[in-house]
Formats: sequence, structure tokens, C-alpha cells
Amino acid sequence: MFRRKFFGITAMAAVALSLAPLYGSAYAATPQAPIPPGAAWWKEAVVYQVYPRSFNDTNGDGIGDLNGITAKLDYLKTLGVDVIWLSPHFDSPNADNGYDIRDYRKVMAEFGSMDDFDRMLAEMKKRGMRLIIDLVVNHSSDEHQWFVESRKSKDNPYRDYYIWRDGKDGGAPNNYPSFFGGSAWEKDEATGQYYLHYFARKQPDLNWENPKVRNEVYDTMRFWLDKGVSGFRMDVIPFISKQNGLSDLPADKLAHPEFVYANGPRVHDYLQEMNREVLSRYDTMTVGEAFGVTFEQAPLFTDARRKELNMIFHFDIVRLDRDGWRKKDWTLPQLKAAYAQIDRTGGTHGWNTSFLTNHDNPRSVSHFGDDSPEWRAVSAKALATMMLTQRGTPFLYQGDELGMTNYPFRGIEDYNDVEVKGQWHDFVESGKVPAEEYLSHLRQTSRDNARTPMQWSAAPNGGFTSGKPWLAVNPNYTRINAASQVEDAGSVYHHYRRLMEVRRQTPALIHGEFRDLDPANPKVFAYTRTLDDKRYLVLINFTRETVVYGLPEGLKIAATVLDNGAAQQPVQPGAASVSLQPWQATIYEL
Ligand code: ISL
Ligand code: CA
Repeated sequence: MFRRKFFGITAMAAVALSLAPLYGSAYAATPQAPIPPGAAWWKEAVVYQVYPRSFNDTNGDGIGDLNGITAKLDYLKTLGVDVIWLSPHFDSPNADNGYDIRDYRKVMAEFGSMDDFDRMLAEMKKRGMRLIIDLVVNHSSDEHQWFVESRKSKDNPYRDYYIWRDGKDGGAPNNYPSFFGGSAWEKDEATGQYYLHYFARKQPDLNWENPKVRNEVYDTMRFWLDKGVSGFRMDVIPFISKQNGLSDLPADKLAHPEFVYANGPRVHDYLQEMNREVLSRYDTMTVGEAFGVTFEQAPLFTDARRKELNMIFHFDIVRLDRDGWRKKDWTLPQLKAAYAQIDRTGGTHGWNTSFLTNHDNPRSVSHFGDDSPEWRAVSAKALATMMLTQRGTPFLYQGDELGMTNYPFRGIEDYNDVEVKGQWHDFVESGKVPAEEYLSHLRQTSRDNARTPMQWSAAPNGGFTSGKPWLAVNPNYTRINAASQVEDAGSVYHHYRRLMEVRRQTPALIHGEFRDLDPANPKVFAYTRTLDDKRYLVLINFTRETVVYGLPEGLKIAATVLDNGAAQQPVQPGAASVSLQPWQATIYEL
């Protein structure tokens, strides 16, 4: 059910008055447009990802907890968040920070209790916010009761919950690699057979061919939906169907096995069954982590007529400049091409996501912006403008609303990630890659960059914990923190807040057609968003220089909606060109 809501307009107007004129105009200028067809709450929403371990610690053990999230709900509400995606909060031995689940119906002890969860959810609802949780069902923990049983003997009733095979020629059943290093097969002493694990050894893959497994998953989903959660982010969901026969990967697929793992023959049968059995019976939002899914295949997951998922995460933006752990150069035209392609895959019957990082990627300002002290804030605001004006549901990762940066890692001992440990073994210890070379890439690509604790204030440990944080806080917390940004109307935080407000009030920025005006321009990203007779122009300067951007013929600016604080003077209505300041990002009404 879609209902139009206007939050805090009066408060917003008051803030707007106290700011430079460019900030204020949105609230006066935006008319109330008709509700577009195809509207849905999960298209209109802005989602905020919480990585609970690093969000807010309330009992001094150095680990974020559910009560810590509850304590910050007003902060998130004021920011403008509609939905929270909570990374795994389930009982887990933490081989992969909760992406290895031991009990799908129990809360991780470090994070609190089921009572804490229920209270957190009730407090979210009180504020009109929804919660989606992480569904990690390609694999479980090896400490899950199902696997404990499964590994006992070949005739155990749980044997077929996982994927067991005999070895071949004295080795693994096939050449599948694990994402976290080594083979994807582990020999188990009890029976001499091997089990499959696409990720760590402690993350055995579930056997979705077994209808009992599928029913267990659907029951778990109902358990959480009945508690009142509003949907799921589905971890590596395309991997659930395994290839018939599990034959060897050809040599050219070994470096990127995800394109084979994501292509099992029954993945769409399973998702349609899941939709029929569970999702269609609730008012949910679903987003699949579509690692290994190509642009051509994407609509198979998201075309609403197929009744599978609402949307997926495409990795073509965050992995634009990556080859595994290696960082490559990227250009603005490449980034724009990825955006255009993603928009096309959404098509008429699908929907997209818009995100610039998550808990598996570097910080967005360090990645696509400029995290030097001079340009950090303005470039973070420029990226925020880009992310929140795409056609797709925005997913904002904790701390990005402050322009938090990558961590200044020195040696290998500074890293915590299980992925790093596997790579260090496979590439460095094996002598294939010199340590310095690996580390120089890792500093920019490591998942730990996004996992350092939230920087709440200038207090010790950024106010994240009164104890010793499980992962070091970025030392720049004294300069970059929530407390100071909430006080500062010109901060990255307030720019995010304004953008969400503008987006909420401007249906064209949510549903409107996307058009890149100048795909080859290496400095400026210029695009329009159009819905009926409403048309908006977004201009973003991706450089440290002033760039004069000539507007295409026939395109006339009527008013400035929102600027990121870089513009020096308002554009005259009808101007033929705009002089864009370094990292300027402005939304105009045409
Ligand atoms: O982040 C990656 C590599 O740097 C990806 O390979 C990542 O592992 C992949 O996108 C799958 O991610 C998801 O499943 C993993 C978990 O470690 C990630 O945190 C999760 O987002 C296994 O559950
Ligand atoms: Ca804690």
C-alpha cells in the first residue's frame, strides 16, 4: 500500500531558511505530483544498511549490539531512513562475521537476546520504519545442528542437507575454487567424502535439491516475517542451484567462478517456489545479492511477472575497477555506461537498486570520490547526489552519510577478514605475489575498510564503545564523526538528509525515466529524470577543476532544486551553460 507522507516539512523549512539560498529552494518549489503507476513502498524507500558488529556498542564488550541500534533510531529517522537492512544477527561462530549461521532462529549472543530484537523492531515500527534482515541460505555454519548430524555418517537423516561427493583420483571431486582461498571441497574424516563450500570451510553449502532443506528455509522465513520483519536481503542467492554433474570448470572460468555458480539450472524454480510458498503471502521487499549475474540474466530475477525478487544488487559499479583483490583504473565514461546498462536491465517490469558500497567494499568516498582533506566532504556529497537520484531503491551503508573513509592499513596484521587470510595464503605465502604488491592493492580493496566502527563522536574510540573495539576505529574520528556533523548544517550528513527529503517529495527522481545526456564526457556526469511533464537535470563534476558545461540545445534550467554546497552562484534561468565548481553536484528543475 502506498501512502504519500511528508515528514517534518516545517522543520525542514526552518533549516532551509538558515542556509544559503541554493539549499532552500527545494522545499518551496516542489509541487505535489500525482502518484505514479507502479508505485510501491519499497521503490519509494531509502534503505540504510547496519553492520551490527560495528554500529554501536552499549555494554562495553567492543562489539556493536541490538540495543545499540535501538539507541540510534532517532538519528536514523532524522536522517530520513525508511528501511533498515540488518546484516546477519543470528547465532554464529563468526568465521565470516555472522554470514555463517549456526541457528537461524536465535540472536547472536554478542548482539543481545530475542527480547532485544523484539524491542528494536517495535521501536522501529513506532517511528514508521521497517526492517529487512539478511537471509543467508546458500550455506550455513558447519556448527549448525544440520551439519553436525550430516557429517556423522552417510546414512544420517541429514546427510542430504549438504552436498557430499567422493573424491576423484586421490583429490577433490572437481576443480571448483572457494572465494576464500583453496578448493571449494573439504574432505571430512568421518566418512572420507568431501563436502562443498563456495566460501570458507566453515560455511558448507546447503543442498537445495532436497525439498526438506527448502521447507526448512521457508519455515525460517515465515518465523521472522510473523515477527514483523518486512523482507530480506538474500545473500548470494543465485548460487543455491548447483550445476548438474558438477564437472570441472574450464580454465578461463577459474578466476571468476561466480558466473558458473550463479547459473545453476533450477535457481528460478526455487525462487518462484519461495515466492509462492512465502513471499506472496506477506507484504515484503526482497533484494538478491546477484554476484555472478550478468545484465542479460538480471531480468530473470526481477521481472515482476515472473514472481521472484523485487530487485537485485548489480556489482558492475562497485567492481568497476576490480579484478579480485586487484585494483584497476576506472574512467567516468565506464561508470556512466554501467549506470545506463543497469537502468536498461530494470526495464518496464523490473526495478533496480542504487548503492556505492556495502560491508564487502571500500568506502565510497575513497573509491569514487576524493578523500583528501580538501575534497572529502564535497566529493562525498557529490556521490550522495548521484546515488540518490538514480532510478532504483537507494541502499546507504552505515557511515557513508558522514563521508567515512578507508582505513590507513599498514601490515597484514591490521586485517581481520577471513577472505584476506585465504588470499594471503594462496597468493603471498605461495610466492605467487610479493607481499608489498598484494598489500598495496588490499589497502584500497579490502572489505575491512567498510567494517571499521561507526564514528559517533570525538570521544575515545569515536564513541562506538567504552571498551576495546573488535576492529580498530579509523583515527580520523576526531575530525569525521556524527556528533559534529549533526550540528553543522553544511555537513555531508545534512546533505544526505536533504537529498532524501527532496527525493521523497519528487516522484520524477524516484520513478522518472533516466537519460545520460553526455556518456563520453570524461569530467561531468549529466543526466535527466523525467516523469510526465516534470523534468530534472543532475550535473556532477567529477574533477578538482572548474568545468564549463554547455547545456544541450533546447534544455532550459528553470530553478535550482539542491546543490551540494559547491556552486558559487545560482544559474540564471535559461542559461546556455553552467560553470561547475570542483565536485559540484546540483539538481535542477527544467
Ligand atoms: O566481497 C567479495 C569479494 O571481495 C565477494 O566475493 C563476496 O564474498 C560476495 O559478494 C558474496 O558476499 C556475501 O556472501 C559472503 C559474505 O562473506 C559476504 O559478506 C556477503 O555479503 C558469504 O556469505
Ligand atoms: Ca556490545
